Amino acid sequence: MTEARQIGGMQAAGLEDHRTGDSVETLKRAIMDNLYYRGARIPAIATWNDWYLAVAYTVRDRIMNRWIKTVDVIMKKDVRVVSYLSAEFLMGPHLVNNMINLGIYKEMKEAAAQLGLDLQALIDQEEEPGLGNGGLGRLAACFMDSLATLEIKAIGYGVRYEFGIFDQEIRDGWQVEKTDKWLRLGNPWEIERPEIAFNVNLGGHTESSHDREGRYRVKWIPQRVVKGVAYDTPILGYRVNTVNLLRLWSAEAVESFDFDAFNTGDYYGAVDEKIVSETISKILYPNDEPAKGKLLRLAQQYFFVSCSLQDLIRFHLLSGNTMDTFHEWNAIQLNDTHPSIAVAELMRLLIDEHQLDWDTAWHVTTSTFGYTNHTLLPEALEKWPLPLFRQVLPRHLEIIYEMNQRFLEEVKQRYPGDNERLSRLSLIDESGEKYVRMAHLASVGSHAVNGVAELHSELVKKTILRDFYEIGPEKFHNVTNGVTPRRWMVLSNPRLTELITSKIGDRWISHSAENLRELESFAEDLEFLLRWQQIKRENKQNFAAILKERTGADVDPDSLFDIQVKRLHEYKRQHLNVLHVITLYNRLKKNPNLDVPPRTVIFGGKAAPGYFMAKLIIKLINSVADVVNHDPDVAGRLKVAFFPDFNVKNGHHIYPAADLSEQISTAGKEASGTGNMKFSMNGALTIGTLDGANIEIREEVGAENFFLFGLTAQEVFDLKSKGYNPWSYYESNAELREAMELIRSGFFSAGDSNLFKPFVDSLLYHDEYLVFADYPSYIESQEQVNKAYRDPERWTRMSVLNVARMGKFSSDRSIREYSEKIWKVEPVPVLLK
Ligand code: NBG
Repeated sequence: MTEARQIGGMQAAGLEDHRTGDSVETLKRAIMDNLYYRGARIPAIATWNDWYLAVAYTVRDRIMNRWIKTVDVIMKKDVRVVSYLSAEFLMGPHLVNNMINLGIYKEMKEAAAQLGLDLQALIDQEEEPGLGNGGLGRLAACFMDSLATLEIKAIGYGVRYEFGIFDQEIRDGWQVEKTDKWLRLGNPWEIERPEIAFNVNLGGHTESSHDREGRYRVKWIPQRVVKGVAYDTPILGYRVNTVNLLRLWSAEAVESFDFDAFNTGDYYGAVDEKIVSETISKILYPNDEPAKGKLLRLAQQYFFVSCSLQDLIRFHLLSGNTMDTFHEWNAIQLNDTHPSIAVAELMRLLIDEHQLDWDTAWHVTTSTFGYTNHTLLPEALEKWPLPLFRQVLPRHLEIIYEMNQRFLEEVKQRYPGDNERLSRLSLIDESGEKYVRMAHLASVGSHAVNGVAELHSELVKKTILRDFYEIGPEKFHNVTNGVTPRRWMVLSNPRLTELITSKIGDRWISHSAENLRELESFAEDLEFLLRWQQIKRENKQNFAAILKERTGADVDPDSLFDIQVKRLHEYKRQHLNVLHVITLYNRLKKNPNLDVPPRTVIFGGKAAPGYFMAKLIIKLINSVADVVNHDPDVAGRLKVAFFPDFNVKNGHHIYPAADLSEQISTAGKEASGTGNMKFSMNGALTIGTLDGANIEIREEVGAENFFLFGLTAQEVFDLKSKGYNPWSYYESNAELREAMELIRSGFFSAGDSNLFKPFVDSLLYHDEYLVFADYPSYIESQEQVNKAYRDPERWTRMSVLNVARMGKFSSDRSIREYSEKIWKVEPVPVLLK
């Protein structure tokens, strides 16, 4: 038993023991109690979901006293709190994670068994809150885990979307989107706080006047007001007492039924208003489609930002402070530009609502915010058309104009006559149709700007924020991403966790960067290598069974599992992977005796609903799978599968089952990647380009334990600027031509040569992401993979060294860096007395 839990059990501050105790007997009693009193159910008629809820409440009860103590610590001590503002939190299922962090997994399993329940089945019953698109949202979730584990007091602020990321089904090889009704069966992890609610203005106009002291005052007369209501989810750290808060806002009508409209008899109008208000938090938007023109998305961003800032201000004032010290107690991180309207909103609140003068307000604002950039792709760099912006946020536009004027005035002093520079730096893009540039707003309004991997941070400084870097280089940082080893190793890969722990103890779980390397000394231990191999085999078998159940596909756990799971996007180049599959297929057809290990190539990932080419690539993968898997000539040699509905929950089974991790983006395009880390931590070897965090992973694990290929970011840039011609690559490579020709001719589409024409043309005539240029070296690198896999001992040793050397990529390390470089916060332990 850990010390924390002992204290937890003994000092439950007057609470009933059956709410805090963790013996098997007590847990059994608590589950039955929750079934009866919270679920109004008896075992005879309880469904799986009833039992799931009873177990979930039992676990949640054990978090409560820690949660209350954490709030106590914040109230009593002078603690600087981190707020992580993010439009996405891809938390994944809570139940099993909370059991692990509490340290009651084994006891719970036993308690469930004694009640005749299979704990795993209950764990599987949980519908994950899919409140994010991919890496960015999942990073926010890993950061929440690490913040709590490091005992840094923090709040995650976001949106409680009614519909999160869609569920993906595959029909006839195409992606079909299904609405995600994650709240359908109830959500035991959240607590609604109807009394923590804030009004948010939208639209309308402003009126200016002078107050009695002669000061200039602006009043915003909104067209509409919506209310944001808080829903709180506790985020428990690993084996500590700190429980941080995830506070998500849900939109409601201000007062549903006593509107003027209703009073004057317009009952339907009043109800309509309620519906319009609720749409604000209705749905999660994709982050990889151009956002242009989406009025509702801007309203949504403003909505959650305004609620969050009002909440922080309320708390700040409640503690007896004045607004000019807000930044001393608050560090707010902007997770990409989605919440960057916060810069203008904090200025508005400080000036219009709390009567600070401009300069003080500006000092407070810029000392509060830090901004993390997550992409250089032009389509994801948010900019709002000026008329749309004015329509939703008229007061903020005025504030941004004022900010811009003052900012550009300073630039003018430094660079007299350099008008080009002024227009490049301006918060308003005036090169054609006018736009508000959100990345500029975030950069001007923050004291720190960072990228998410070394290469990416360098590119941020050299490209999109170059001018900002020149005027304030000290603002710029790098914080390489990380992922939590609790979810992505302990929870996902219990067998490997046990083996590692049996050799080096369990400190690595919370101190990966310091301890995981101790595993290196076992890389020559044959017995250990054998056990390692066995575990991989068991994980593959486990995943193969799930794949079979979901898709009907039979795959051989003794084949090389070659896996690419991530959002579908052309820059991630799932199609390069497909070209390798076709090439291998052609080689096997021509030479049945070809000496290559059997391979199973598995894909998974969602495409943005409006992204035609990404969806066509899914269809292509499934079409190729159809042909390859039914061709007796390659049976037992090559298989292809598309795993539907890739999400956090499915990820738990996928990463531990991989032999080979595909990280094959065009160099310079993947800001960091985090899937690359999850694979490698679970013993997969990486085939990858020098992109994002791949570079640092390769540095850590050693070049000899990594399959590298492709152009560097600099070479990509040079090739593009001298004029890239995909045709010349196509013509000079017979195998590439052959593979493309099969797709073009309709070989994979029952003779239909139209189906993949847009795909073929886009590669032949544009190939924006240099698939053809990297094809030869990718194929050659895959040959190296085959060679290495042929030698199981060598492969396993490489696998062990990958895991042993991945400690750097724990999100604990990332959070420490943010805490030191950017937030200036320190751990504050919570004691349960
Ligand atoms: C994504 C990048 C990934 C990165 C995650 C987390 C966006 C806008 N960006 O490379 O594409 O790992 O952010 O930083 O989703």
